[in-house]
Parts: sequence; C-alpha cells; structure tokens
Amino acid sequence: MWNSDIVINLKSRPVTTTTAKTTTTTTTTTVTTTTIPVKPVINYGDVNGDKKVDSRDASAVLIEYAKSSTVAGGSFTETQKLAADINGDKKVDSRDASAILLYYALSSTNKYSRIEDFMADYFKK
Ligand SMILES: [Ca+2]
Ligand SMILES: [Ca+2]
Repeated sequence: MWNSDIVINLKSRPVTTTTAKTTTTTTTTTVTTTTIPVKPVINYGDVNGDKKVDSRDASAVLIEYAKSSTVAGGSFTETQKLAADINGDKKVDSRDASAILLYYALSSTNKYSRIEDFMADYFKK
C-alpha cells in the first residue's frame, strides 16, 4: 500500500540551490608621465670642452666670432654658444673672448676659482 505520509516527506525534502555569482571588476590605471626639461650643464668659458678655461677658449671664441660674420657662418654648437656667452648678451663676440681672457688672468691670481663668480661680479647685478 502507498503511504501518503512518505510522499509528503519526499516533496518537502530540502533542496540545495547553488547560485554562481560573477563579479566583474574594472580597474583603471592612469599613468602620468611628467617630462622635466633637463637643464644642460653649461661649462661657461670652456668652449673647447677640455675642462679648463684658458686662452685657447678665448681664441676659439674670437675665431667663432670672425667666422660668424662671414657667409659661411660660425661652427659652434648650441652648447658651445651658451658656454661662450660669458656676458650673457646672447651673442658670441670679442667681448666674450676678452672676458674669458680676463677670467683666465684673474684665476691665475686665485681671485676666482669658479667662472660663475667672475661672471656674477662682472656681468650680473
Ligand atoms: Ca677649455
Ligand atoms: Ca656675449
């Protein structure tokens, strides 16, 4: 015989439900690149790059000045032009050559150990 009590028990049997939950995470990464202009190191007066400021630099500046007034133009690189412009007038001329010679003479008397000090005394107020 069929037992109705048993049927009721089967129907009320606990059901296990599995729910899959999917979580989508969006990650935004912002990369900020900041370019800081590198200030070129200017070795004032040392136009030939031998780490010394002497009469050879003064001669090179004079030659550059002479060349720059010709059709062919000067041959200094931008770095050399910056190094040569001792008086800061944005021009490379005989005044810079004179200033380099003066610094060279004064540096031998230990008045200046750095050309920047010389430039500050002579050309910047
Ligand atoms: Ca030099
Ligand atoms: Ca100059």
